[in-house]
Amino acid sequence: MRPVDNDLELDTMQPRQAFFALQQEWLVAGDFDYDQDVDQSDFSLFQACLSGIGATASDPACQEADFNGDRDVDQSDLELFEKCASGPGIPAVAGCLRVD
Ligand SMILES: [Ca+2]
Ligand SMILES: [Ca+2]
Repeated sequence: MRPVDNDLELDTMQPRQAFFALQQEWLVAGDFDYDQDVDQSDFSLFQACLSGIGATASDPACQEADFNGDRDVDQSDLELFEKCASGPGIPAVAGCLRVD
């Protein structure tokens, strides 16, 4: 997790930033049905949350689909979902959202 220097005397990290930083490092993203894989079933749930650029996901359950933390579920999140897709019955990789 890399806090961003915000040029204030006391550097702070907002809870939402911290959540997404932790998600990128440690969590399995995209496993919406919690069966350890990221497959077509998860995509169906993700697709239901797609809101488009700048649109806010109205369902609180869709906040998990906002992989990049910009408060919408759009093409950028879809690209991250595809990055984490593992296939049916294949365990997803923790930290698959990490940008190296
Ligand atoms: Ca799954
Ligand atoms: Ca997003």
